[in-house]
Amino acid sequence: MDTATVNETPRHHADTATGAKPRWTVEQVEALFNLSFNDLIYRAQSVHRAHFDPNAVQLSTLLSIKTGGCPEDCGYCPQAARYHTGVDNEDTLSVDDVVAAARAAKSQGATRFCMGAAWRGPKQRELDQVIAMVKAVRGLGMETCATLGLLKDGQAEQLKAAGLDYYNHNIDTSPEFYGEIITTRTQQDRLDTLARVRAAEIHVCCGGIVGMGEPRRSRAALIAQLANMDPYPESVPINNLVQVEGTPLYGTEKLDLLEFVRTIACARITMPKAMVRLSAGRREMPEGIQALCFLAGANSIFYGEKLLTTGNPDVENDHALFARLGLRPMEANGEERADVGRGER
Ligand code: SAM
Ligand code: DTB
Ligand code: SF4
Repeated sequence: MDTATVNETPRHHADTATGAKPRWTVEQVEALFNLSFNDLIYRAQSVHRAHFDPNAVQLSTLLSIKTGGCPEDCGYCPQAARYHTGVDNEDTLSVDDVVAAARAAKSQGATRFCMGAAWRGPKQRELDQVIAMVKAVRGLGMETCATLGLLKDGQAEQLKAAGLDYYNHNIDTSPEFYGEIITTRTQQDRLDTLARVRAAEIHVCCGGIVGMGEPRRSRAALIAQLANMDPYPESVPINNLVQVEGTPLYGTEKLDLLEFVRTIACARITMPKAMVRLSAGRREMPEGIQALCFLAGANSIFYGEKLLTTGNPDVENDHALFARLGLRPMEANGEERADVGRGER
């Protein structure tokens, strides 16, 4: 193990566009991955404690507001029209249905409500529908998040004006591996949308998926890329591939779940003040692994029986797990909590 490399203080204010040195090199993140498990988790938990209450976990509930029929070819996704996965195409939900779901999520303790749509990107008429939903969910006093695909110029500003707090848009995997998984857009298209979201002053929720057959270096490159965004995302969802029959990635060799825990730890160390979300794949994870994820610095989960089209642990099971681990739901606004122990970003 090269302790010198691992302990090197990351540089601040990376500006890859101007050729300045990145905050984290892929090699530095790979060196973190290569630490002994105990050393890595100890370091991640130390960073976590410097910035957050270690026993508070944010609860976000997801709702698919437009399911299936997507024109994109993301190899992991059950909602791509071209794969036969048994997901039915549905019309966009009504504002009333969305509000009813948000109210139910709030009554169960969720503080953030994320609306997802199976679009390459929204048309203006579709954006208008989402704007009405955002305003209504905001009216319930919840944080709002939307994930609608690629945004064109001016669309992020409209979402901001409606009161959208977060936009989720994942870079999904390393630049080198991206073309193996998606061919209908480039990773640069995603980065362009993220820039629009930032420019509109909406908080960024951006992460990726592991367990798609990528090498460790690709996971390190994904984390480095996220950490080098300036500023890095406020929320970082780390998804473990949920394998859905009919998608090209169905049958991929499963990732060792301890490697998933390592990925969480690397996200925590490199993005100390971000909300790191243990996202898709939690239903398939033993509770001991989930506990290790929290120890490694995950402080947010998707909460509620469904993700978008696939299952998530039952609410009762999550309550029982929290009780066993002495965890409690984070109250509102995880961002403010991120200022606990205020340190350098
Ligand atoms: N269509 C929009 C887009 O792609 O940005 C929004 C919805 S899309 C389903 C949101 C994210 O869900 C994807 O970027 C991907 O990270 C994640 N996702 C989709 N299918 C998944 C799966 N089977 N397992 C894990 N994560 C998945
Ligand atoms: C994210 O990173 N994961 C969520 C959310 N953002 C939109 C989606 C997970 C989807 C898992 C597959 C499904 O349920 O369709
Ligand atoms: Fe469409 Fe999003 Fe699924 Fe890709 S991940 S196929 S863009 S819904």
